[in-house]
Amino acid sequence: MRTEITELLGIQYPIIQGGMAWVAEHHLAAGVSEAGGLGLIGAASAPADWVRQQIREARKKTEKPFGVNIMLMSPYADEVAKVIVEEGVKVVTTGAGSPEKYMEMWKAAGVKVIPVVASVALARRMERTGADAVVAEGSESGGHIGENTTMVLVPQVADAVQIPVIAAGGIADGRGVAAAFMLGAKGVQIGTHFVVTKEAQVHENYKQRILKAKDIDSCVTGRTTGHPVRALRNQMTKEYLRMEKEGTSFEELELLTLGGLRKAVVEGDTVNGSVMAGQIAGMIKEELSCQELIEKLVKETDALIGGAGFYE
Ligand code: TUI
Repeated sequence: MRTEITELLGIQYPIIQGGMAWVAEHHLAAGVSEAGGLGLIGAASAPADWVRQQIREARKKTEKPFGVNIMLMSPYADEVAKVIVEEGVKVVTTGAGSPEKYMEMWKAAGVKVIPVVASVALARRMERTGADAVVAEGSESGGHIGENTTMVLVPQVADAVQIPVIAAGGIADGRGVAAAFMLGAKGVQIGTHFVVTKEAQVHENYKQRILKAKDIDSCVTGRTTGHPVRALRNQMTKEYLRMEKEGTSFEELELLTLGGLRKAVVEGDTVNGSVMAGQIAGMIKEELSCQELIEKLVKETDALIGGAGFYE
């Protein structure tokens, strides 16, 4: 399955893993890379030394390429940006902001930079500043999202830039991958399905909530604060939405979600924690290993569009 993305990153399949906070640690990243995709360590809001350790642990498990995702709202973003260079990581994806101020340092170190964008304007800006590719992430995704769905975002970004586009949001089987190629993408980023893999060090309660989710089980909090986040509906989202309606301040709302993702992923509190997941959760019915999932995606995609010129 050769595309501009497999060639750019030196990987077997154009499938990259989302840089999910608390979920994307070294077991998962190494599992995805070993299976022929691109695994990522999610730096999220973690200190730089944690990221450094994760990189070193992943290296022990795989000789294949893997990357780091930087969440740009993190107070440690500057330090993590340097750790990437110091540790010789070759691919970085970024989220929740613009990585412009790190671009020169990364490019000088030969790091491939793939910003995650939710709009055409940011995709264009990223291409101008030297990005190697972009992930166009639709609002079907879990976590922090933009306005546009994958269906409308991917073709508009693909028309707007020359660099290859990776589609994200709402993809969890071969039909989704094939559709992404038809919209102009050269690869896909998958998050939610990788949360439910054997390698993912995620509390069983979290995995079960995704496995049992129906199509309409997610909701978006924070639309009024300018930080929309998609998560599976629970006591926390209900309370958040009620307080949002009442005009509660951003600071107070933040207190409600602060640590909420950790609470759900690590402690398994899916009632009061933040169970971030994409809308495709309703379609995910079994826990597979990373290798089984990637093989399934490739086989299904091949059956639909193999030989049609989307990839070699
Ligand atoms: O970043 C993500 N998804 C995330 S980050 C995250 S951690 C978090 N938790 C609670 C609140 C906020 C963050 C959980 N999920 N996806 C990539 C993404 N980036 N989606 C949307 C954006 C984005 C949004 C605005 C990128 C840039 C942007 O504006 C940049 C600018 O300067 O215009």
